[in-house]
Amino acid sequence: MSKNNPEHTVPEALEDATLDDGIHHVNNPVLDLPEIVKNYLGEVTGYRQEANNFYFTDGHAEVEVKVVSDEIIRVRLAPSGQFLEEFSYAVPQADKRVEVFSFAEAEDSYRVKTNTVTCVINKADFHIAFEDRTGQVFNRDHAPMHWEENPDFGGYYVYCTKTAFPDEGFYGLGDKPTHLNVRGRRFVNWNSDTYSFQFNQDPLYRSIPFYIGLNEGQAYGIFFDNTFKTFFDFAAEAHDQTSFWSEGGELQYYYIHGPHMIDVVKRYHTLTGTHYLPPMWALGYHQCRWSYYPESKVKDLARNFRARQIPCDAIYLDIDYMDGYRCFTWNKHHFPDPKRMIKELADDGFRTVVIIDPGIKVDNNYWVFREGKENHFFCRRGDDYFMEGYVWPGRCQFPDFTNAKVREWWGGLFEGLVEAGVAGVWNDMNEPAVFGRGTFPDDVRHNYDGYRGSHRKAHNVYGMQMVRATYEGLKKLFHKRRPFTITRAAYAGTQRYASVWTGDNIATWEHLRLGVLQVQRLSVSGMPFCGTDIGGFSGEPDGELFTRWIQFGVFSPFMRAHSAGDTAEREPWSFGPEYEAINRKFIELRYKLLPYIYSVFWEHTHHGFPILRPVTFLEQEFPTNMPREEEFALGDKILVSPVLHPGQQAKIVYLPAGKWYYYWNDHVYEGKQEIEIATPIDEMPMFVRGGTVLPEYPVMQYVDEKPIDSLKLRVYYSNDETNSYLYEDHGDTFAYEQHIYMEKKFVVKGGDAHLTITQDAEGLFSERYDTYDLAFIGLPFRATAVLVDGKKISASPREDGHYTATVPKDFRQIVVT
Ligand code: MIG
Repeated sequence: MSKNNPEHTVPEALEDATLDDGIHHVNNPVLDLPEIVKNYLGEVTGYRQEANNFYFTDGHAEVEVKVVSDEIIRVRLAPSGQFLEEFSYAVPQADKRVEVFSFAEAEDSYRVKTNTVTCVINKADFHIAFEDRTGQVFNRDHAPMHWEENPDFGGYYVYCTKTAFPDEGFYGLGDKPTHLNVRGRRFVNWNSDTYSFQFNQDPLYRSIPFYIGLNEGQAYGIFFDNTFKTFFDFAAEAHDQTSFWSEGGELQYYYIHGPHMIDVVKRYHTLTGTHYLPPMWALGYHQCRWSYYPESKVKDLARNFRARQIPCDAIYLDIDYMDGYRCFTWNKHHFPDPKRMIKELADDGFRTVVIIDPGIKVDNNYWVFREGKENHFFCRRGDDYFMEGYVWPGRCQFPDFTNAKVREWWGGLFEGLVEAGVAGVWNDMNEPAVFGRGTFPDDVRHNYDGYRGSHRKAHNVYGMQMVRATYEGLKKLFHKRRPFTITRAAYAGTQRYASVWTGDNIATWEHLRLGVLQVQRLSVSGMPFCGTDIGGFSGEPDGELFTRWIQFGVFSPFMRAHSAGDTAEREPWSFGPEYEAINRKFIELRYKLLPYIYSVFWEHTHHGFPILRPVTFLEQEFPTNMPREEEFALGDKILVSPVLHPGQQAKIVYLPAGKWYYYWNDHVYEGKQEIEIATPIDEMPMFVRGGTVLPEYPVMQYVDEKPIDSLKLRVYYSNDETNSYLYEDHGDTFAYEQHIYMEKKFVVKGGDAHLTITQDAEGLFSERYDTYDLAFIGLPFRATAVLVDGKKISASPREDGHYTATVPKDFRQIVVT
């Protein structure tokens, strides 16, 4: 035995194993490998503090608790006591808003406390809980954080298991095509090209590991910032537990306090950023198809829109505009002079948006491939072969967008397209999608901005970094103008760079309903600028379905019709004159609402509000709202409930508390009840909150077609006090970042025989119009006089019963009696 030789110390167990048969098995450690088991944090044995970071240990593993802000606390776990380097694509900077906080040790726990939240670390079992100031527990561990070694690649599977309270509901998680409340379900995040996806299919194109818990009217959020394949189980496996885990990376999550759901979303945006203010035209109607080509077809499409007087701001070119699907090239046969064509379209008020995929054709005569190859910009396998796979162009290689140099190069590639006049770029296939095998193999290496990673780690951010490169490149090339970008794949934070659409849906009523769920979910998951393929990508809608989808599209943040190449023509006039007229009416409605939608977008960009708000977000105190999935608000003034069934003649709609005007006839309903509303094909349930000042543009065929001489304001009477906001700016530059804009606040107050409106306007932007055309709706009295800052002017009733008056735009107070 080697026992006496200190250089050959045999571990105790191994030595024992040799005793039975008396034979010494020479050093066979395999026999003695520790079994791979889940390791749980043990009792807390110590702590230390570094500024706003607190470190707790059980003698082996370490847990970091970071105070990020008054309402946000981050938790990290290092199984072996070694934290990974700090880097996140989602959260550019975690450490920036530390305010007042304190630390205290009690007999059984440690308490890290901000003005709003207390994070309690229980000594005996290392359970972590979050309480509000009153000591109410919002969220707590059901088991200590745990992990399991991954024998294949090193690193750990990391797990966190929280208590799911009996009545708790769960919201968020991006584009999951299922019910708004995801309690009872399990999900995977792994960006996937999912053509013709189904209800409940998972995963889809995006990974947004952020959810909101709502328990007894109080809400908080959890953002699990981990780019590996992540899993969420919302009381599915065990009715009293919600777990999230990952195949790798760090167990790192942010607890985000509410108690209002909308504040959770706002605070999530303080971490991950908001969508920039899009150019106003991007809020108009977009027409897309796979594909409009050749040029004559595109021109014909444009001509039809204008001849039929159906507003439209953007036309898309899908992959067939390229030369053999080579990105950044043109098929000269179909588009002999793109610059001229785009200019002619622009003269007619159309912006051109082109698709760009990540796959670069392997072709030494193609400059993009050559440049990428010479500069080592393409992804490689673990053993150094190039990552090659087939996509539309044939055999392709793929830029590593997680490399800053590659992004810089990619951004510059848009020069030619921008020079030709392209106004926006559509990034597709960036999950990344590869024909046959689906996506890259796990061993593909990525730069990961210097932090290195295999595809396991970079997969879910690949699309995000692609559209980031696209956005940043366009932003530079556009100088002061705002680019428009849209991406299919995304990770949390992608909203800083792009809008999204829900991918390849189907022309069925079920998918219309799925779209209604998905855009609400995306909106509250931090992806505000979202929409569906109106009409359904694959399959054939009939006129009724298409029209109902257009109606829903008016209230989607992003409004674009799109269809697959093997389907019949799919324009607003494709289903006969009756449907064409209704489609026109609704697209016109979108254009009337533009100043309102734009103001709502500003509230997102500036304050982090979601653009769409499910009913539960409006009234989270009522559990009866949790199953409501069809009503939602656009901003806080308009509530809609799209029609989702063929032949539907009437619909039950729940109206939240307050007064609501039916948009189509000004009928007033008392809220906090369900009402039945007729749903003829040329109407869709749409309500305006009492007290609202709703700005309205005249119908235009495209944004900025004509100057606005006088801005129409629809003033909805209410007997209490209501604030409305109107945001205006140049519409197409980043001057707003230098505070060049106008922000107006209207306060409407009504009594039995009077109505007052006050205005506070602030800002450096001057609108081109001088007056407002006011229309008073729902006055419970006969108006005889309108006083504008004390001066009397006349008001006249119109045929529709609205009293109207034209007033100077800089009024301070209006009194109607
Ligand atoms: O493999 O570019 O989701 O919107 O029209 C299909 C063709 C590739 C998928 C996109 C779809 C687009 C289509 N693309």
